[in-house]
Amino acid sequence: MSGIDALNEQLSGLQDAAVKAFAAAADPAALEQLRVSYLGKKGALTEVLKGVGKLPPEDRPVIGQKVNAVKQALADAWQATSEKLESEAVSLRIEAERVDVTLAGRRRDSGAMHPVHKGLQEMTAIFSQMGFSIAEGPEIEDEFHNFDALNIPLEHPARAMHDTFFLNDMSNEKGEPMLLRTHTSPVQIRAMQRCMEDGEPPLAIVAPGRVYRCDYDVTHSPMFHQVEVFKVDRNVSLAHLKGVLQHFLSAYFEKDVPIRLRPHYFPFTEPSAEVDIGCVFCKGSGCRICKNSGWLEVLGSGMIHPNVLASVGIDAEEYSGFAFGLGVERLVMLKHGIPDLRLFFENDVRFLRRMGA
Ligand code: 2U9
Repeated sequence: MSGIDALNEQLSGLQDAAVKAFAAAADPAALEQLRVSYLGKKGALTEVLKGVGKLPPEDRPVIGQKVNAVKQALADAWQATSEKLESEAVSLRIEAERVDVTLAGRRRDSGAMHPVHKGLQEMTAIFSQMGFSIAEGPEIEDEFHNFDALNIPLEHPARAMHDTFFLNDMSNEKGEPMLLRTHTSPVQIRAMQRCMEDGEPPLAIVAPGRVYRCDYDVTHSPMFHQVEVFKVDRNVSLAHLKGVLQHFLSAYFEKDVPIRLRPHYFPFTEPSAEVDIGCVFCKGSGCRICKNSGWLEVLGSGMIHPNVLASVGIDAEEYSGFAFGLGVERLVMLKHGIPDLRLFFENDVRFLRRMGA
């Protein structure tokens, strides 16, 4: 066989082998390896082309054309396989990342306001709309603001260790003992003190917040929430108190509830009254919850004791005021028919969800 024929045959053989091998490549890495071995600088084609130099000059253009045809065939075969592998890889990725739109969605739990805090905000908003200013104060108090200024004398049982949480390692600037406030009344004492620094009444305040009492049973928790309301002005009377109570209780329970005031005793108010609403469960006809009385006790109230006004320098001859206080948990329980106070503090999501949290 002449040199040119042998070279022609070699080139044809190389083309057939390369085209078959490219077509059989299983992945891009294998294809790349094959490309290097056939078309690379030290590849099979380069090896065959070494024979071209040994041909007589007149044969070279002929074999040149053949070489170009082989190169083109190899490039086409490589291109075809490369595109095939690429599209297979894309299909695999699409398959792997496929989203099944028929699957149920994944719910993301979101937080919500605690029912007690929601109640506290609802109550505060009602007073705010009636023109009362919202005031807050420290939960750690001294005996003056929590007891003395409120006409609660030293020998009063509320001041005993078993009713009040005293703080062992803390005292105020006068070296007096500190305690966890047992009601939000000190907020109002502080508000009156601030008011008297550069002015005088009128003063109308709602004080919502946490309070603490050393008490724990079915209806008492060592921490609970109060809303206290008071107004001081000239000529404030029991009629104003009753009007505010009537409006608040109907607004909070979202219906016209009958109310009644029963005489009572509190050290910080005189006269004092406990306030009942017509039982929201039996509408007054008598049931287990109202102990067949038709009435539910909801809060305590009265006209601010002259001693309390005097303790912050307000002239009780000129000014008078009403005040009342309520336990937020109790009112939320009555509004929503919640049977046990402890549900508020157990954080059982079944209860919280049912309350709309
Ligand atoms: C000042 C003067 C007087 C607030 C009042 C009550 C009656 C009362 C209880 C209701 C349920 C506390 O949470 S509870 O246990 N409160 O009975 N509170 S009069 O009297 C004040 C407040 C501030 C300066």
